[in-house]
Amino acid sequence: MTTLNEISSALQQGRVPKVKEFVQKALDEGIPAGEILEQGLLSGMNIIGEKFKNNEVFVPEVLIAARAMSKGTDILRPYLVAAGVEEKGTVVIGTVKGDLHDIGKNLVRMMMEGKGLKVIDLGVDVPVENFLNAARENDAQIIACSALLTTTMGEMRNIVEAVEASEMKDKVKVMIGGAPITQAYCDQIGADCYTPDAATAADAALALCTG
Ligand code: B1M
Repeated sequence: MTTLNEISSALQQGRVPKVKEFVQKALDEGIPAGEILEQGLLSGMNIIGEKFKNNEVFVPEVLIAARAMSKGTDILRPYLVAAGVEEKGTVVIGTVKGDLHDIGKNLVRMMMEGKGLKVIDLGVDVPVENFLNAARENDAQIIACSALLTTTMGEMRNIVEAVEASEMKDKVKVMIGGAPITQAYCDQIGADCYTPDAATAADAALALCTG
């Protein structure tokens, strides 16, 4: 097995120490950081994402793999910056105001990171203005909002309206998701994109960022 395959395989199993060891080994072998990211870490994460979409693996496996991805990326980050590997876009993500559910949101964040996107995570219970300020400060292309409660999903309309009323209206897209959210609701409030799960959200975000 090549070192890149070893990274992919260890990531799919969520084996953090092995992922770190193989990423360092690949660097020592002189493999460029961008290649390690794409063909090692992202390749493993994409396999997990597909399996998750097809109900072949479930939330715990995805969270463990995502944590391994994040630890591997930590080692690569300085090399990627030095090598000038561009992030593919910037997303500001959070769970809307009044809502403390973050398991789904965290999965979406990790899947997006797995696609090479930079993700600014504002956490839970995020007021509208924090989404906008973070998008402005980080020059983001996407505001991604998660809501799990029927009592909080209305916040998404406020976010869409606030973006529409701002100078970012032609630049920032609003993505929404969470258990009570539907395509009909997305259409109703004029959000740019609804996706039902984390893997699809990451695909859609990448498509929005790379045009
Ligand atoms: Co809460 N809770 N909860 N809860 N909770 C639900 C959502 C509920 C459906 C349970 C029920 O009654 N059957 C219900 C909502 C009812 C409704 O509004 N219709 C509910 C309630 C009522 C409450 C409280 C009000 C309970 C109370 O205090 N009386 C309270 C509210 C607190 C608050 O937020 N203000 C509350 C609290 C909690 C806990 C804190 C205990 C805990 C959250 C812990 C945490 O998140 N750190 C919790 C949990 C765990 C749940 C359930 C059991 C599981 C949610 C979850 O994490 N699912 C949930 C019941 C259920 O869904 N079966 C429930 C797994 C997760 C991976 O799925 O988040 O849907 P999900 O994410 C999916 C997709 O939706 C999508 O991708 C993910 C995976 O692919 N997705 C996106 C999510 N965000 C996306 C964004 C995107 C795209 C896709 O684009 C931007």
